[in-house]
Amino acid sequence: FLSNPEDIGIVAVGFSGGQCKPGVDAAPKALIESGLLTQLREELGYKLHGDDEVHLYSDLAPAEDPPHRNMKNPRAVSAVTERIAQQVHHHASQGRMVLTLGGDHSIAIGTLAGSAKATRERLGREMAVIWVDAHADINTPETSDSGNIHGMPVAFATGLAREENPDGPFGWLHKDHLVSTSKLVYIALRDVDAPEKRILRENGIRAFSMHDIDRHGIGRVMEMALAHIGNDTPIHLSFDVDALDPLWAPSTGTPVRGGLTLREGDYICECVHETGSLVAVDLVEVNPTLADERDVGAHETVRAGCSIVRPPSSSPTTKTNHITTLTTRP
Ligand code: 5AB
Ligand code: MN
Ligand code: MN
Ligand code: MN
Repeated sequence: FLSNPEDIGIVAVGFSGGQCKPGVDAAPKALIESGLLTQLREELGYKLHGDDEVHLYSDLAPAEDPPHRNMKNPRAVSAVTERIAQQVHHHASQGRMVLTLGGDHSIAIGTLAGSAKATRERLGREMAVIWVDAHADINTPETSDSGNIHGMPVAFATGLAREENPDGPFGWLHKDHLVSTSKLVYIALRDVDAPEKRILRENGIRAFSMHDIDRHGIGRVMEMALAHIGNDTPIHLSFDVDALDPLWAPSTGTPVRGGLTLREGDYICECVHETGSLVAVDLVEVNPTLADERDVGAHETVRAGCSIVRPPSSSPTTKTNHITTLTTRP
């Protein structure tokens, strides 16, 4: 294991400033109230570090936050992600796997920065990123149509959207915080903007769309994704709940039909967990307020989120518990 197998640092961020729909800030509380952390602690035996407190960071929002390079709420998102980067870095430096509960996906600017820096310092290694999402989230401020920063985190994390003014929004991002485009893999893409397609192509970024999953099956896709990353490379998994089909996760800001089944989503996380190389996980874009009349959607989406994050019950002590492993053992 590249992090202590029993220790998890928890960062819960109720932040919604990377997009325009209120409610995604209520997700960490809903996930925690539905028993996510209790399960990790009591049923699975993990030691959780950090508080169960959900950080809203409303104090970090400036009174005036006009657009900068076409981005909405640039200073608020910059200040919050800088703080998240510090929290994630703090946990990761002590060898804890870091679980961040968002919030919209802009928070990944902070989580990736914090874990990339800690991984370099602690392991002397560059980490890989598995980005599970219907969207590529790699617009630069200049290519984005919406100006919503939750569609840009990968561009900031890879340095494609660098801020030249060190005092400007995201000027705090240094080269220690960055992730290489060659160590980035996408899974479940199905709604990618034209400029994003160009960025993916020009940078040779490995991406498995829903089309690839239909063609090869999720088993083969995970083999190819992990082969691209290589053995013993620290992995940061960023999971946008909209990667799942809206049948399983309807309560999210930008749902796209034709997504992963819940079982495929669970399988992705199980495969990554089994590598022993997982250093951080983000779960983002759950919006419990975007529900149908009976609140079924919200409840289902929160349950799906819990399922995604929860490791197989064999953890943390035994590595796997599959029938195949059990039956082939002497
Ligand atoms: B999410 C879009 N590409 O840039 C944009 O939910 C959607 O974190 C971004 O994946 C979706 O606004 C961001 C059209
Ligand atoms: Mn998405
Ligand atoms: Mn996303
Ligand atoms: Mn979304």
